[in-house]
Amino acid sequence: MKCRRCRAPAVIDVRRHNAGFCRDCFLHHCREQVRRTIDDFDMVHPGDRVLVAVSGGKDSLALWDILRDLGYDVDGLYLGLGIGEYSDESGTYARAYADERGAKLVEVDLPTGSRVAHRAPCSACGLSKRHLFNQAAVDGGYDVVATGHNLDDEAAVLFGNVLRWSTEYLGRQLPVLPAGNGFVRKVKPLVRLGEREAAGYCVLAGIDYQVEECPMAAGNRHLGYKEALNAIEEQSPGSKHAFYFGFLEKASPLFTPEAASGQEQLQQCAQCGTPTPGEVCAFCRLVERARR
Ligand code: Q46
Ligand code: ZN
Repeated sequence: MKCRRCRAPAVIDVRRHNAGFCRDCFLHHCREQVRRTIDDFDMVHPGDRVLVAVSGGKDSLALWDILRDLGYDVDGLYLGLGIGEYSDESGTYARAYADERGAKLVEVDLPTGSRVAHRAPCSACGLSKRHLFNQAAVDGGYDVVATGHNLDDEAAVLFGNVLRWSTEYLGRQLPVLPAGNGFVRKVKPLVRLGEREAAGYCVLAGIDYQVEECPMAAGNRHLGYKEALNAIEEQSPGSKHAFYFGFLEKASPLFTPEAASGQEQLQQCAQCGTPTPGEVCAFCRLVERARR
């Protein structure tokens, strides 16, 4: 197969685009996909300071690298989740990337006593991540938090939300959530790239990343949805893209009013000031429970 752009021998193919690419053109292709996503959804404004949430995995490191290449003012944020060896290793990859390239990595640890590994499930972890990402962005004076969710991730989340008709989640499943109410803007510039493309980007760009998945993910629902979608994609390349982007274009506006009304009834958490529907936010309650 030949590179679609320069006709040199291809080193990677992207079935969804029915195209092969040489190394340089593939890296260019990935950057272009991200550039387009940022433009189309108006994700980053001139002068914005961007904080990218880095896990040490392929997606977040690829995203950090691409944003730097595209010239954004971007630093990394690593959250020590305290999930044993997995976290230690992930941190090593994130730090190595920053050190080798002279990039700035902000590090935050989950408060002692609330280590998610012991509290178990992903809901506690996800909750903590959302809270701490935002807190770190506010503290550091950043305008935007960027996460490395890729097309496979978003299509799988959408699949789960549709299966259950979780309408409030559907209303908030957008590649950009505006700032407001004490939250900085949240963006997902990688939604036009699949998981395999993110991995390919890292390999071809010479970025070492944590290949292991988080041990907590094994057997969870989200992975099941990914497998189901992979089987569909195999039969009909482009299905994930059509599913996710079709949703954004045709269905998502139907669900936004419901999500927006949930947002209006927020007050400040009595302990940390984060916007919350209750008196104390879910994160502070989690930390408290874990301390006991
Ligand atoms: S939520 Fe769950 Fe992830 Fe947290 S415990 Fe691991 S798998 S890291 S994206
Ligand atoms: Zn090429």
